[in-house]
Amino acid sequence: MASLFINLLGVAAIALTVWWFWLAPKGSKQQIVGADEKLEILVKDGVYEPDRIRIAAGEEMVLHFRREDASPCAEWVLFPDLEVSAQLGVDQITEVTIPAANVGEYPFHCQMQMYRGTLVVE
Ligand SMILES: [Cu+2]
Repeated sequence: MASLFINLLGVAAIALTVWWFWLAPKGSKQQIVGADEKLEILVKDGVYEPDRIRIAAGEEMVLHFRREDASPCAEWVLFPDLEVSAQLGVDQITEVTIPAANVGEYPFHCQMQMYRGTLVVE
């Protein structure tokens, strides 16, 4: 009976570990932005940070891309569904205007699709 209890504890510990590393919500990756707030996206080391950006539907928004990756891979950012693209200067902040959009998820990426992010309009 005692050994069964210890086994259950072991299973619970494993489940907790799995939850912690793979399933727990990672809070800091999301930001919701209203029209007056400035949102800066860091372009560095192959990732957009944050890579999931939440904005309000029906409002034009300006995103600020700060590119710290000098490789050509990071040069362009494209929002294909919104027909928006911008060339980003190295070590500069580039303003990218997002037109008022309907509710939905709009992926964005670099020209080679290695950098990837999602614009969530809600
Ligand atoms: Cu790229």
